[in-house]
Amino acid sequence: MVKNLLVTGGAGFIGSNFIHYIMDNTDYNIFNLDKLTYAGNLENLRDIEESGRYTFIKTDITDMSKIEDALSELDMDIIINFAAESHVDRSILNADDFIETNITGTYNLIKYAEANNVKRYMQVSTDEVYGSLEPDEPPFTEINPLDPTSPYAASKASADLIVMSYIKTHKFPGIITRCSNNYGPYQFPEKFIPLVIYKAVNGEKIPLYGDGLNVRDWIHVKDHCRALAMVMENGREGEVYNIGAENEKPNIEVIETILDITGASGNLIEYVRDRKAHDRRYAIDNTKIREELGFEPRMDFASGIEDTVKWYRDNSSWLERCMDGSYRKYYENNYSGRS
Ligand code: NAD
Ligand code: TDX
Repeated sequence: MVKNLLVTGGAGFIGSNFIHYIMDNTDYNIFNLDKLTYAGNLENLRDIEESGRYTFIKTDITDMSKIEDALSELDMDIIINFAAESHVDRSILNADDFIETNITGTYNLIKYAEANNVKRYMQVSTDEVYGSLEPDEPPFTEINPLDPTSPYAASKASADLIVMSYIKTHKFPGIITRCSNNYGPYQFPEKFIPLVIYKAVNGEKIPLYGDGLNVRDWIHVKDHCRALAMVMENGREGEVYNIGAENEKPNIEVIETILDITGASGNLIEYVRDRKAHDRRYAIDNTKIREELGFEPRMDFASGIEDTVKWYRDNSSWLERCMDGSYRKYYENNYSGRS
């Protein structure tokens, strides 16, 4: 029997890459349930929208009755929950939607999964739930305590704890994955790498927060999606799996690499006021997923970032549409004059 897979948030960055991966590598039927916030974009899935294996359902996961109505005629074998408010800076300005979508939304999906005997529930979480590392601390393992800093990270940690409580209390068939910073095609250009590419290519100032030495551990989104599929197929129920590619870089180095590739001038870099409570360093220990499931990242950063710059250049109209209208107004209102 072909499995039915419910992907929530499938019109966003990682969700749409994951749907492409599943279309190409399995025979699953995919149901993409997404509210289409500013970050959701059906253009990302245009090439598969006619496929008989793919169905889009516009629904908000914060509304239980809408979830039930939307799925009433369907039987889901697996749920993978990408749907979230995902940008730290927005959560600092106003966390309302983060609490609703990331916490209440997750709880609703758990209730749906419980009531409908879904066989596997995957919660796509983040390394930010572990908080910040000092330069000399070892990378996060799955047993690090949760110590989130931003409202975004706290909402994701809350969701993880609710999933975990259902696993413990109800033998809920949940698995949590915690991945490091993703980069690649279809990422909304409020996030660092596509924002820097956009600004470098267009000769605009590139805002670098604080001293530019905050460290992120970058993984190509395709490696993340492959890891998620491995966990979905062979991961153990009730477990947490960290996902990362052992690729720590200070932000200034990422900008310099993009400037090199695009040929843009270093004068574009503008040191601006720091993000509030800006986590200094993230780093993922991926030993568990390597040893248990045989995961190996395939994309090294040098070629991954070159491919990514090329993708955004080849898809400049996609990028312009994201940058257009309401987003640019939001960006100018909140981030111009940050210095
Ligand atoms: P994104 O912001 O690009 O996409 C989020 C998607 O969720 C959008 O399609 C949006 O329309 C949808 N959505 C938002 N609220 C919804 C609601 N109430 N109901 C239904 N759909 C809703 O996010 P992303 O970067 O693709 O991240 C996906 C998941 O992966 C998130 O849970 C995030 O926490 C996690 N994650 C992201 C990263 C990263 O580097 N981007 C790293 C680790 C984990
Ligand atoms: O304009 C910028 N200038 C800048 O210096 C932006 C947007 C970011 N930064 C810095 C802040 C961070 O140190 O770059 C780094 C990366 O910033 P973001 O892209 O906002 O990512 P981050 O805050 O690390 O969170 C990301 O990774 C984990 C995702 O947005 C989350 O969804 C994911 O959970």
